[in-house]
Amino acid sequence: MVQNKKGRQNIDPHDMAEKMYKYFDADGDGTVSPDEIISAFQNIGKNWNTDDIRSFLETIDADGNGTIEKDEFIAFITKSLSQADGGH
Ligand SMILES: [Ca+2]
Ligand SMILES: [Ca+2]
Repeated sequence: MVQNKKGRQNIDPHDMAEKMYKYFDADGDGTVSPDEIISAFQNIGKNWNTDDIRSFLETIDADGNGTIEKDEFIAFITKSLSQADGGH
């Protein structure tokens, strides 16, 4: 099926999630560690404490291994965006 998105600049959630993930994954090893999350948030000027960041991590970390893999992150972002866009 081909979807025609003419006339509208739609942000592709998947594309956006990939870009965000690259930003978070500072050393590019394909996982985002708690340290990387903390420095990413500090870089954008968000002063979250470590407890906030830990619960953020736990929300995204679907398999509970303590790091965020790309598919976990993309699933989280696309899900949040589709929920935000939920009301018809
Ligand atoms: Ca990394
Ligand atoms: Ca994980």
